[in-house]
Amino acid sequence: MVSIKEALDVAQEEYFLAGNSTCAGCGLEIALRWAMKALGANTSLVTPASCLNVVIGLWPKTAPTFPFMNMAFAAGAAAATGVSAAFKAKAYKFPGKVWEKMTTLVFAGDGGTTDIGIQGLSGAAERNSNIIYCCYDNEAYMNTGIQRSSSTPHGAVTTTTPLGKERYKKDLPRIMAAHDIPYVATCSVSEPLDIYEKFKKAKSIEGCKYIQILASCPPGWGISSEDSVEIPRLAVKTGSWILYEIEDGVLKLSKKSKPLLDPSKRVPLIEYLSRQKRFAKLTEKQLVELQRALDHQWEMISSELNCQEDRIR
Ligand SMILES: Cc1ncc(C[n+]2csc(CCOP(=O)(O)OP(=O)(O)O)c2C)c(N)n1
Ligand code: SF4
Ligand SMILES: [Mg+2]
Repeated sequence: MVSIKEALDVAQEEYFLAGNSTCAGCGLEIALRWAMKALGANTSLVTPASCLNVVIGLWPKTAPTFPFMNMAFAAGAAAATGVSAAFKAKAYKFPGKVWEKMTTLVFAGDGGTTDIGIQGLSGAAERNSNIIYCCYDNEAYMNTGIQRSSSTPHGAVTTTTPLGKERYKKDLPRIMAAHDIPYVATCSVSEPLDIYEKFKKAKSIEGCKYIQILASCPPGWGISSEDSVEIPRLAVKTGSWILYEIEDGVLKLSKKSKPLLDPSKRVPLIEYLSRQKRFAKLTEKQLVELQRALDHQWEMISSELNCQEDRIR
């Protein structure tokens, strides 16, 4: 757990600068800011086509204070594998220099991760490449005008799902955990210290780490920019965005999600959905079905945790 003193100290350090071209209230900016507070200056970023790719900006309006590489859409994880291998080779040749300390980070959108980058990501995970791969999940292709991705939730209106998306959201963190990588975690931009702690942990682990952060997008979600922290917080409180870690195959619910194993502690899902214009076309029947599916998901998690405890005992 981060102490109050450490929290106040980290709040001072900025590696991703203000004054960039993200929309007001953009979740991806909060996500990267807090991830970088944990990773520090010796970080090299790879970013495929996305809003981040654009807001990183051209000199002299460059937002990151650390090295970064803009990469083709499908190639984020593959390029990062190469960067990480180059650092390892340099460290071998020049011991005691900065190369030993470098962290290789991919920060990619949900389109660039759950659809277009998944084969490269799966390959990097299978090889256990020494990278941190972070998907900031704003649940659609936002940069090109809000098209649906496989991470868009059921019922959400996008420009390619004008009546609301029929299919359900792809559960990529669980798919990544099935690759048997050492660390998988979920975060939300409403919980910056949780982001900080999880990136700190990821940095200390050798091998492939995968973190998915729920990142609000005011124009894409149909919310006002001042609600861009409150709405993801509601996602956590309703239990529809579950904060957890899977470390060496062991699932652990994070502080804000653990109490929600008790259904009475969960805020009704409608309080999250009804605040966003993208869910305006959901019918009463769909709402009931979504709440039922969510409750079922929590029952599955509860029995998974019980089985895990029995195994460990
Ligand atoms: C091969 C290829 N196809 C399409 C594009 C156009 N493109 C650029 S960014 C983007 C959307 C990316 O969506 P996502 O990964 O979710 O990131 P976000 O825009 O939401 O930040 C698209 C389709 C591209 N740059 N390269
Ligand atoms: S469109 Fe959405 S993700 Fe892109 S910069 Fe604006 S708020 Fe951020
Ligand atoms: Mg996106």
